[in-house]
Amino acid sequence: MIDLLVRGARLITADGPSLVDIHIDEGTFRAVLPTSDQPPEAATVIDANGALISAPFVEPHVHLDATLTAGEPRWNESGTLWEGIACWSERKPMLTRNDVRDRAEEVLRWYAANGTLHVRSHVDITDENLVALDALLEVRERVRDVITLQLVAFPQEGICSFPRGEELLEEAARRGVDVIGAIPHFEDTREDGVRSIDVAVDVAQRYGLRIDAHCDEIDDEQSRFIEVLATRAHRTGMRERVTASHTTAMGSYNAAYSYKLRRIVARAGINLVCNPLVNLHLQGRFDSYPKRRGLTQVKEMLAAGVNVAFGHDDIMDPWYPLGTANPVQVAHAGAHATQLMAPTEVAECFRMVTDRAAATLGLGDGYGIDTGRPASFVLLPATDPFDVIRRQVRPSHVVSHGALIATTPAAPTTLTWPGRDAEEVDFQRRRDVVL
Ligand code: 17E
Ligand code: FE2
Repeated sequence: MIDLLVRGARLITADGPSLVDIHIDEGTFRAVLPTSDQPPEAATVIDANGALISAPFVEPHVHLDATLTAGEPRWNESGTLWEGIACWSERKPMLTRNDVRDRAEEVLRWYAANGTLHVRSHVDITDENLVALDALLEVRERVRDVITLQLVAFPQEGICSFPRGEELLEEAARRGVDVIGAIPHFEDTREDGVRSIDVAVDVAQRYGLRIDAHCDEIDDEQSRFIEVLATRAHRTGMRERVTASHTTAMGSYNAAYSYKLRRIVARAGINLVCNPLVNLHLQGRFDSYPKRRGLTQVKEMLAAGVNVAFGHDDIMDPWYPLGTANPVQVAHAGAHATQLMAPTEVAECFRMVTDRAAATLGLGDGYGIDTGRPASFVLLPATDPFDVIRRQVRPSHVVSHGALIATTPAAPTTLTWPGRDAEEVDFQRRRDVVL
């Protein structure tokens, strides 16, 4: 007898969709087989009823230390990155371990309910006491059986421009972060920006860690730290262990430089993370009309063979007052913001919050629906990824390491309409979109 059987799920592979039964035992996928009339005995059976089965959503970029602090001690009225940093700097002295832990765990529960079981969170380490870091290290252990949480040592106020910034970064590495961050566009000078990347690379290499830098999050076409980061990734061989996040200045680069940059980024094998919800709101704030979008060149970078993922960045904090920790919402916004609207492109947006984000985190064999891998997945009452994005479908079932941790029933609306009896509204697609 196995622990868990999922009957009749719709699995989409390179060969197309098929109905499968999934056998799970001891938290691991044991078999993925064409659906059968004689399935094995199982302690628990989930009837998927044709729902789409997918590996869980992956959040490649969020700031859990700041989450749920919007309006504390004041609201970001201008909507700029800079006022957000100032508000956060005023909130930081009030941080306590319990405060950070409770807010971060609350939002992780939202993520889990939405089917997100892998999260990379930045944590500000420009704080003499490293209060938020210690709180999130504790959270990482507490949630370990349900969500894998990667922590990035994020020097919000600079490595070179903040007092003892370098030492604090190293101390964070010593305390056990997974990833080293940077913020070169925030450093006082271009030289400091370049040096901050070198410091980050040095610490990452000495501690055997990955890198995820906030890079060029500014509408300044002269902010070009991505070329430095990518070149370091290439020359050190760190390659896909390096990620450049935000990269919003790319929205302002001229065509000639963009062409050159695509080559450098693709050659380096680094990942990019675009945060469409937040950077649509933060960027362009110093423009009159025409007003720039300020986003990563997602379509062009994908075409160049670069791995790009979509992140949420913020949930109710000084930089962004909205958010429900739902990657499908992020993918939906990302499709619009980066003009990825052809049917295959919308499906690509789904990949940018699932397997492309998983690649960014380096999850490897720890992710995906295949025998021998951890039995973590979602069931989505939808026909395919396009359908998930269009209707912003939430998972009916979320399973982590073989344990059912969340269920969401359908919530139909009954409509009375001229000439028709009261009936449930059906938002199902009217026309097949061939994917
Ligand atoms: N800090 C930063 O530098 N940029 C951001 N987008 C957020 C925090 C959310
Ligand atoms: Fe960020």
